Amino acid sequence: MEELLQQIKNIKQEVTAYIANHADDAEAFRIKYLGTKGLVKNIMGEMKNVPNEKKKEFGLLLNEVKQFVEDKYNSLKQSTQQTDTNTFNLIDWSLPGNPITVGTRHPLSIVRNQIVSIFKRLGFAVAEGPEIEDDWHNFGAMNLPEDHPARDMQDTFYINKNPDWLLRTHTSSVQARVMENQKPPIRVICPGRVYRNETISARAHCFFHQIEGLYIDENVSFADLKQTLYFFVQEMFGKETKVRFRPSYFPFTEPSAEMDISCLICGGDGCNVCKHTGWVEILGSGMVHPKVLENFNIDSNKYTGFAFGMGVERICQLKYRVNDLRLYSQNDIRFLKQFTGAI
Ligand code: 2NL
Repeated sequence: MEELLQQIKNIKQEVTAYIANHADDAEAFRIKYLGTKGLVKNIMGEMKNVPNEKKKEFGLLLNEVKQFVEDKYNSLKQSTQQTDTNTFNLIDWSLPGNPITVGTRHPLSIVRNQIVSIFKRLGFAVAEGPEIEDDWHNFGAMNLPEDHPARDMQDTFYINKNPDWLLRTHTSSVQARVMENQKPPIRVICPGRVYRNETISARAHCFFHQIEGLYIDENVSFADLKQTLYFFVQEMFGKETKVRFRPSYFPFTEPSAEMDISCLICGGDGCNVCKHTGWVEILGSGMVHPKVLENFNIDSNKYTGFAFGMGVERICQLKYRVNDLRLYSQNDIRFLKQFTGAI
């Protein structure tokens, strides 16, 4: 009995000490002392062992302790609620939140997406392929003779392990794979990164981005080529932009033509970008060489096609006046954050 008496007397002390250390959690206090398995209930349970003549004394003491604990709990509950209200009032809810920093799309991605979406509207599908290619898909199938300078070690990155492998020098290799797997009509554009062994400067880089297009069907003519590319220019650079075609040479097209547009910077009056000619070259094109078609068992008497290729960096340079190719890959945030808003 003495032990129980001591236990009851101790509760007050214990409760006071507990509150000093856990003043912030009224619920934990309730569970520990007033819950169904709490200390007070526990001692109440012991009452049945108290001899009858002592029951009154113990009962009074126990009730007093119970009241004490309940009072402590109520004031604890009140004070923690008060702290909550105080913190709420201390915060100025009208202040703006912390700004979320959002990245921006790379200028080359913006321009590529614009180009791709224009050709998609004309019914072109998008095709992609590997950056490491074999000699056949990159050169052979494209009618590049064995002694063509592009095949030189000086110009192309070959893979040491297997000299038949290389880093593609144009995305024609993707179109080669399309022709391998699909029968005409074929209408695809192939955007992607390409590699050339060049010393890096403001005007040259060892990789750049290209978009090539290929359209093969019956009766595809040079007039279709001109109208398609003219439509592209008007959509990309504006209705007032003029175009001109100049005869050119590529091993994979015959006849071939390069396309110029009227200089966007000076409007044709003459400036540094157009080297005072009023015109800037934006792409190469031509009618697909019959040998290229035959390489994929496409009957060149039945089918004809046109193809074109353009550098995304070049188009981007004209649209955004980027004057150094190295800026595209240096990832300088001051450069990158200037291209916002576009998808
Ligand atoms: C340029 C010129 C060109 C092509 C690429 C091509 C693709 C196939 C067949 C025939 Cl599958 N030709 N591509 C044709 C003419 C020019 O690119 O200056 N690119 C940056």
